[in-house]
Amino acid sequence: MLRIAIQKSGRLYEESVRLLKECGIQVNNGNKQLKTVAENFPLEIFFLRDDDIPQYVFDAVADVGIVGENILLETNKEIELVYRLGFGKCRLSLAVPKHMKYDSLKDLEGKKIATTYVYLTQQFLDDNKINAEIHSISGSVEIAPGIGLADAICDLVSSGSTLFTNNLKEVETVLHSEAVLVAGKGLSEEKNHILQKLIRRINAVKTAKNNKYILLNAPNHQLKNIAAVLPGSKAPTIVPLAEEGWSSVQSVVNENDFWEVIEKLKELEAQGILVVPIEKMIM
Ligand code: PRT
Ligand code: ZN
Repeated sequence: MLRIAIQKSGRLYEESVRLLKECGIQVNNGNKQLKTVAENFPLEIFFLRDDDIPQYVFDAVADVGIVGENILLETNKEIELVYRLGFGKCRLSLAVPKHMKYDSLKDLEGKKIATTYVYLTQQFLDDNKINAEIHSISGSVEIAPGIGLADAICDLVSSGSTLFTNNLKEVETVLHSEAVLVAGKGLSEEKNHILQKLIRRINAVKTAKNNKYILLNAPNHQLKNIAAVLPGSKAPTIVPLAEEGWSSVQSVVNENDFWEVIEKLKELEAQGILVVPIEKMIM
């Protein structure tokens, strides 16, 4: 049995549970228990505060965990980042009052910076050879400059609206973060085997999300050109249509190339283009 720690409630909770479900793992957390056992996969799930997850994994109370990279790096525990999960994206940034003159990091020399990310902020200032006083606070960091507690802050930002409503401007990015799967060092062979199985399933889910299944009709004289635009996993599937001189083409398109590919297909006389989401993709 592999024990995984995920956030009990908060920004990563829903996506963490959804990911497990998409991996075909039934998580029953109806009563908000602190732990539960998956019904159809050798996984025990612990629901914890995100800040505690690296410690629990380090202490081998849990074998693996899902946590923000920001927390992983701030707690600085010797555990391994095994997979970037692509959700919970944010950045840790320095921000100053909107009207403060700011040209470079030098403007923070000797200033007071409020943050909950003391370790990462200090490291960033050291790396940039800036001397500033770090004021550790546990929450509502964004109000610190407004109440005279600090000259600047270092906090997580996603849309930027919290900074905006508090009359702050983002001036430096300390770190880009997303949810990550972490694992303790020295997992047993059995646990490692389950972890690899979990990672394979996560991979299938992620790859599927990054790809779309595409079906279209094309005149036969364009098939070669269309195949060149649509490499698919190996080569597109081509099936003749009842109408003479036409074929149906099926393939997979990467999300990143999607619109470009569609435009090229239109130029190549493709018709009736259908794009379908893929649930799982096993490479
Ligand atoms: O109770 P527990 O301790 O488990 O949760 P928590 O309240 O400490 O954390 P939570 O649920 O707020 O965040 C969990 C994780 O989500 C963080 O560690 C990040 O990895 C990730 N994440 C992604 C964020 C944000 N985006 C985010 N925007 N965490 C916090 N914020 C906050 C930020 O601190 C600021 O107050 O949202 C505000 C800024 O948002 P914008 O959109 O206005 O810029
Ligand atoms: Zn927390």
